[in-house]
Amino acid sequence: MSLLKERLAQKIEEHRPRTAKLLKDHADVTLGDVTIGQAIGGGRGVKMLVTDISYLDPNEGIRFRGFTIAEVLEKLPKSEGAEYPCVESFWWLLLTGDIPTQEESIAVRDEFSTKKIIPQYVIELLRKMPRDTHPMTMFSGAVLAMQRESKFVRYYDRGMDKTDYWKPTYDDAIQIIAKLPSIAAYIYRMKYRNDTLIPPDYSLDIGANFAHMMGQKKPYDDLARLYFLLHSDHESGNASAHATHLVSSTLADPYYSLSAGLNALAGPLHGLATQEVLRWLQDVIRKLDGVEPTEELMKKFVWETLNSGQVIPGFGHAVLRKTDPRYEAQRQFCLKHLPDDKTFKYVSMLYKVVPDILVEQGKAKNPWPNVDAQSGVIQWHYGIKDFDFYTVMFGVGRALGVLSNIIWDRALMYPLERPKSLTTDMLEDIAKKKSSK
Ligand code: CMX
Repeated sequence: MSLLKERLAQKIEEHRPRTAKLLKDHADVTLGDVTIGQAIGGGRGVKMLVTDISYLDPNEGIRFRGFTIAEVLEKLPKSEGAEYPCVESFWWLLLTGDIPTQEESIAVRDEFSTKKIIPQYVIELLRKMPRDTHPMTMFSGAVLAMQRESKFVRYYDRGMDKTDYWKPTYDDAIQIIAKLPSIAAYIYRMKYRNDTLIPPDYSLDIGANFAHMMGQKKPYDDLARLYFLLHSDHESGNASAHATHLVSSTLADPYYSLSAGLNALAGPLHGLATQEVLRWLQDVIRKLDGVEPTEELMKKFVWETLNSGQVIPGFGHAVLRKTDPRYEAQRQFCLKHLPDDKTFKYVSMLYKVVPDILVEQGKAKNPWPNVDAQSGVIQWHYGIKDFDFYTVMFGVGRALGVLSNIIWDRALMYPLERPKSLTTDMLEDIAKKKSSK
């Protein structure tokens, strides 16, 4: 058993009695009421999921295992010469709740290192897909195709004690995470760089290896580390995490589950917003035809978009009510590494003008930017201008969060998810009875 798996086994043994006690002694304690508005409105604010991996406070933003983004960036071990923590140390934190030592972090790197190679049949599948297939379809398809490798399925078919479900789930997750950056980079180089492929380097950490396979130089390795870390988890109610959890709750293996989560990430209201921001900005720049955008011109374009019934991508959030700290963390990277980048300046200008306009329009509950407002701009700066690829990188990061979640779901033996639905007639009846009281 690897060092991390051993430590995780300990943590799981310690945690199980807490869940058992809550179920035995407090199962009837209510967490809140559900209104008709929430039932029709996508379950906003309904407290019905449990995760210890991350928590999203509407005003403060995300905490990973209790740590703010700033704390994570400061405390986690880094690879030699790196400015940002390595993904491997972050994975340890997500799974165990502990900050690993440098040795523990290196042990995770070793655990991933030999599993980076993409199976040949996945390469063939990717190559057979029409080249104009959206890269998210390729990415999710590659994960699904690897389902035949699932150790969970093999062990389940042989007959396995429920308390051990998490173990092959963990093994599948390690296999998947090790390969995702290679698959993403393969899709990128095949589709957008004339098929000039760069094989993985086993000696590098996940961020540096991704930069290497993308054909990028420093500081892109740090950008990759930051990007994967920031996009990993946002508690479990967001669409990609929830889809992964839902599918996994049927005891479908991590390949099926992650592929479902990636499909959810591919929606424009979720992870696809990262490409939509760049598309929107490029559209504005094209319309300006060489004229330098001013705040007044930006305001005009924002209003035009809103008046045509579209959303401003990269702004608003279902839970957050302040500027997303993931936006801020990327902004800091931009201020240090690309302060004079034109597109960055336009995004900064949007930060100035959009919130007031959204407030004036009076619809969005949160007028502030989310993670997607800033992510694409940095990629653009480093020459990755094929913006439909951005969500794939979001997916590499998101896999860390959703897979650590389903390992713990299995460890704590959460059951099949199956909320109750009502008909519109029933809602009308309930509403009538309440208002006649
Ligand atoms: N531009 C214009 N209108 C917006 C808006 C935006 N950025 N954000 C919210 N609104 C509108 C909604 O469309 C909704 O309008 P209707 O009443 O006409 O349906 C109204 O404001 C109320 O919405 P809300 O309660 O504030 O937001 P939701 O929880 O329903 O939706 C989100 C959240 C993210 C889908 C929404 O803010 C949005 O569409 N933003 C733009 C897309 C985006 O950036 N998505 C990425 C989110 C982060 C991620 O998951 O990656």
